[in-house]
Amino acid sequence: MAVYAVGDLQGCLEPLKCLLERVAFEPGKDTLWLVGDLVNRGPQSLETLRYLYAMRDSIVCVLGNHDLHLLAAGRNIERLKKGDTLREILEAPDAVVLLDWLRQQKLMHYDAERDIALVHAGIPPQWTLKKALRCAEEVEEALRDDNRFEPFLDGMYGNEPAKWDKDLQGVTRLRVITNYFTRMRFCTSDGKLDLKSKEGLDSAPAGYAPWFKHKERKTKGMGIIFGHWAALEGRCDEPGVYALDTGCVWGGAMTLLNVDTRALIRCECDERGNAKAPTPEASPVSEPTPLQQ
Ligand SMILES: [Mn+2]
Repeated sequence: MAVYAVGDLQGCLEPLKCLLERVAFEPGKDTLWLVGDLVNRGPQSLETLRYLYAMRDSIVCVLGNHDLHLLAAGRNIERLKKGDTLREILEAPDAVVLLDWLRQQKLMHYDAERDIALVHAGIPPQWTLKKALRCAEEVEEALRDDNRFEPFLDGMYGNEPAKWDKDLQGVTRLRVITNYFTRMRFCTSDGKLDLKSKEGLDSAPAGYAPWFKHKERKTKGMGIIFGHWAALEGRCDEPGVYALDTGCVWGGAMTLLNVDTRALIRCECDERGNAKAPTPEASPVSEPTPLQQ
């Protein structure tokens, strides 16, 4: 009954299968947590979604910005942008089933027994665990509500407001919550977002820092698993915080974390997001790191 968490898939199915095989993953017995960005850019977005849907009872998934973009394009194909590889999903005979399933997924998962959360991009420093869960739920409710789904997708895009305010209303309120959970990298200690910088830790604009680095971060002490930030290359020295996006779709690797032992395994990928042939030295299983309190 193992629990694993995997980084952004971006339509890379082969490396996922390779990792699950290496840990002898058993659907029905083991559970796979996904940090989101299941689709787009990689070679097999449609097949990836079908694969996950088939094992949906063994999955916990949070949504990433690419997954939300797919849902939005599902309602209006004009939203597809150059570089998106989502058309194959929208034109598939089972598109409705797959997108309906995706729409039921959460923005944040919290495992109380393990005291660890799963999110796509992060949790802003000024939010407690309780506040974050409540805000995630607001967006999750809008996604599931037939009357609020379309207005939410219409209003979802945009970088403003840059900062949370409890008095925000309607789609503006949902937009900033969505940006925190699915797009954040750098912010100020009180949660003002910079959504333009996408490079590594040292590319922070003046006054900004990676969301997980702020000294007064209210979720310090608990575990947080996130993806979204490939430029970190998995490097995050904040205790209990795990950066799992290692850029499989850009010739990096796909990373799988054993949530209980904290052991990490990598599947190295080529520039097209396919698994490289494994060699005995390549991608060793890391030593489990001590559990963080
Ligand atoms: Mn992302």
